[in-house]
Amino acid sequence: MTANAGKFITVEGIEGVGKSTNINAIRRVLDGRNINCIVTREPGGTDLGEDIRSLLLGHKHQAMSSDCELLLMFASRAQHLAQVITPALKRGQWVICDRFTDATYAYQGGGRGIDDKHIALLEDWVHGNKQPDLTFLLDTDVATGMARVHKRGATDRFESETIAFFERVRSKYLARAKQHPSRIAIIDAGRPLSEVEVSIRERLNLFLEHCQQ
Ligand code: Z5A
Repeated sequence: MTANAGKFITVEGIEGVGKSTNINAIRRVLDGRNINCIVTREPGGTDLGEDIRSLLLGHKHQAMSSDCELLLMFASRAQHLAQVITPALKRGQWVICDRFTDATYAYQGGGRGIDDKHIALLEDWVHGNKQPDLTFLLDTDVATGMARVHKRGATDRFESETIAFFERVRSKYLARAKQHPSRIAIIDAGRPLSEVEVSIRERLNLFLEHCQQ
């Protein structure tokens, strides 16, 4: 990326931690600073990616193997990077993305048990050293996240997984945050929304100051 390239911010966490809700808060901070940004999501973010998302989240393909799931995640990501993320960053726009490759390590790695080395191979192929500049990991206990999601009604193929699955996903996310402490900010998302938003704004303002140096 060139010096004037946009920044890439991702938001991660288990279901119901408030990613969509808090992305709006991030956007408001950037808008307030007149930073031109787009909001997108994975899997999805392009017409093709959204079709892949339907395959991944729908209940039609219950027999989907873990490897197939992993490859579909990266197929969606490759298209998303080529069509949306990379061009936006090159134009100088900031990109806020609801989930990215940390989710693959957490769900397909931690949740499904795929070896990190297979994920790293695809990561290297699809986006090499192009990594998010800042990642918010919204963290709360599994019971709290699931309760919020189930209030919404119908669940997707992932949301129908077991508590043990989501415990593994959460552990993997926390392990990733330990491995990448300067990029991944853990936010306690079990608190009232107003408090979560304050923590996000504080961390984002630090990042913005750092970008101006
Ligand atoms: N997946 C994967 O396996 N591998 C990958 O590489 C990628 C993804 C990229 C789709 O993701 C699925 O894809 C996902 C992992 C898998 N698994 N699932 N399911 P998704 O991000 O689209 O789906 P999601 O995680 O289920 O999103 P979500 O349910 O919309 O959760 P959220 O965006 O984090 O939550 P929210 O909609 O902002 O909030 C949920 C509710 O809680 C809502 O009513 C809020 O008002 C409420 N809320 C939020 N925060 C609070 C607080 N602090 N207090 C009280 N209530 C709150």
